[in-house]
Amino acid sequence: MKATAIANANIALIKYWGKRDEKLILPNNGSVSLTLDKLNTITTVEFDKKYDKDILILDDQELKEGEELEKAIKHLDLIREISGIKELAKVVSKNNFPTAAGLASSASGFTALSLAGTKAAGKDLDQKELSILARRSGSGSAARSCVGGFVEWLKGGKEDGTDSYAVQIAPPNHWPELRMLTTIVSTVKKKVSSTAGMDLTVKTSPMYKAWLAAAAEDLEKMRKGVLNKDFKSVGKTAESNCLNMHATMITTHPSLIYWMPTTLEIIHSVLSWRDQGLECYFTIDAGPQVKIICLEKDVPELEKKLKNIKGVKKIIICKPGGGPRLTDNHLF
Ligand code: 2P0
Repeated sequence: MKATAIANANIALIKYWGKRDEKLILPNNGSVSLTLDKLNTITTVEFDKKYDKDILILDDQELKEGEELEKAIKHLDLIREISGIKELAKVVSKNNFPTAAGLASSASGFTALSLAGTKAAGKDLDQKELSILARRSGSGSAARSCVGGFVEWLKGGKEDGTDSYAVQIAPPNHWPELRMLTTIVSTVKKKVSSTAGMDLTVKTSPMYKAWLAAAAEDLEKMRKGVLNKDFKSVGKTAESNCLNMHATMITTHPSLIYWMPTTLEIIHSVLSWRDQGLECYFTIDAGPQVKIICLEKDVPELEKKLKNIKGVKKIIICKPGGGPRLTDNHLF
C-alpha cells in the first residue's frame, strides 16, 4: 500500500481568486494555467497498520502541527473515505523549489498527494476524478496540476462541485516555444496564505465585483489566444488579469500587498523592455515572485537582463509540462 507520484506546479494565466464554496473549494471564476515542466513535487504515501497517526515529512522536516499538516490529514481522510480503507499513513514529500512563496507549491503538492495516495489505497482515478479530489482540502489550484499543458479549471455551477474540475485546452507540445521564466526574489514564507487572503478579498475589496466581470472576459480571450498561439494576446491578457487581481488584493482590508521592491523593479523593467521591442509579459501570484511569459528565442536576452537586477536570486526557465505521473522511486 505504497505509491509515489510526481506532479508539476502550474502558473495561472487567468487567476483564481475567491471561492463560492469554502468547504468544497469551488471558485467564483474559471481560471486558465500553464503546467510547468521544471517545478515539481514528489510524494510517497504508504498506508499501513503500523502507523498510529498520520505522519507528514515535508522537505526533510516532520510537521508536528499547523495548517499544512491539518490540510494533509484532511486529504488523507478523503482518500480513505473514497477507498474504504482505515489505515493511517506516512507521507514524505519534497519540492524542488521554495515552499509557500507564491510558487504554487500547494498545487503540485496536493496533486502528487492525491495521485500517490489513491494509488497506495488501491484506487485508480481518471483525470476528472483526480482533479475533483485534488482541489478538495489543500489548494483549489491543485485541480489544474492534474492536467498537463494549457489547462482550464471549469468554474462549474453545481452545488456539489462535480462539474468544477480541470480540462486540457491544449497539450504541452501545442506550443513548445512558449516559456515562463520564474524569478525568485524572496524565499520568505508569506504572512497571509492564499486561502485567508482570498476570503478577506471577497469580503472586503470594493473592486471584487469588477474583477469577476473582467475575469470572465479574460477567460474567453485566453482560450482563443492559446488555441491560436497568439502570443501578444496571451501575454497582454495574462498581464492585465494579474494586475486586476492584485488591485483587489491591494484594496482588501487589511491590505494584501504581496509585492516586494524587486517585484516592482521587474514590472518596470518588463514594460521598458517591451517598449524597446523585446516582447515579454509578467504575471504574479500571491507572493513576490514574478513570472515572465516569453518565447524561446528571447530567453537568452531576457536571462541576461534579469541577472543584472540585483534582487533576482534565481531564474528558473520553464516550458509547458505534462500532467502527474507515478514512479517507482519511492522516497522511503
Ligand atoms: C491561481 N492563486 O490561480 C491563484 C492566483 C494565487 C494567486 O490559486 O485557498 O493554494 O487553497 O484554494 O489554490 C493559490 O491558492 O488556494 C492560487 P486555496 P490555492 O493560481
